[in-house]
Amino acid sequence: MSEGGSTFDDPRLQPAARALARSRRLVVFTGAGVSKESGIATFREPETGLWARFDPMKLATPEAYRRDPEFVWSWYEHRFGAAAAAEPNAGHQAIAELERLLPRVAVVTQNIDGLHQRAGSSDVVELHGSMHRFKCLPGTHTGFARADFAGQTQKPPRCPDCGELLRPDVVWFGEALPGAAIDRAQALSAGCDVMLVVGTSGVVYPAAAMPQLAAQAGALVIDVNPERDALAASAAIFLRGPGGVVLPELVAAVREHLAA
Ligand code: BJW
Repeated sequence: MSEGGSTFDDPRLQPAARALARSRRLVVFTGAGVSKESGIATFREPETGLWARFDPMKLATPEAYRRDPEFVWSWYEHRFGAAAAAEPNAGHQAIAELERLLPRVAVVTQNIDGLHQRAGSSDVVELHGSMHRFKCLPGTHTGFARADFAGQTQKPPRCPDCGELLRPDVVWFGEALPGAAIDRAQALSAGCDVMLVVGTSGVVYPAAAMPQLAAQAGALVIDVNPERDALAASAAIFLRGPGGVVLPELVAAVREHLAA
């Protein structure tokens, strides 16, 4: 592929497709970029990224929520409204298609939007939580859905069980990732033979360690991103372009290898 152009003439597409076609244990590791073509903003892109316009320390920390719950809740309500109206894009669909072609495929995502599941991926590990779940601020009562507080007029709503503030069940800066999710992601990463990385800047830890874990364990790492971000240098194959363009091409090439 020429830089910034279509993927058709990218000489790296065929080696990537061949490796995927041979994979017995594939992990797809994704970040905000995979949902960009669904109209959901990324975090760190200049100008359009959320953190270019908003201070994460005033919005994405437990301290920020305790300091100004109305402000943080309304910001999340605004974002969740936009994300709820979004549809999976061709990139999410291509990833789901891989599950129908290859023996074992797991998706490890930093995204909270649920679009992989809606596209049809059945094994999705959510490292940073989900915009579809809520819990009380102390973290004692979990697993609430929007319907559980739909009747409340106060904002933020209160926990139906303890009366404390409800909060989105997402991982803010300084918070531990859900134990089961990080354990599974680490095991999958250390045990995969190919890792397909899509749409992450690779700067937020511990999630960003997954491609390193995979590479250290001998997996081939393929990175799909319009920009050469932090992970590109350590990937064996870097495919420059948007997920919604590159991934359908890649999956079509995988299908051809499998049919040959
Ligand atoms: C496309 C595209 C297209 C565009 N197709 N691609 C110093 C050093 C190292 C670590 C730290 C440090 N100081 C603090 C830390 C720790 C901190 C951290 O890593 N900070 C770094 C930023 C420095 N990490 C934490 O705090 C984590 N917790 C933790 O460490 O806990 C320790 C602990 C242990 C035990 C007890 C207690 C504590 C938690 C991190 C939580 C991150 N949360 C967020 C918000 C989630 C909720 C919400 O949505 O509001 O998660 S922040 C944000 O970043 C979000 C994302 O999941 C995460 C990663 O971002 P992502 O997905 O990579 O997006 P971008 O925007 O960065 O990149 C998009 C990419 O897409 C770009 O590359 C584009 O080019 C590309 N792209 N269009 C494909 N069409």
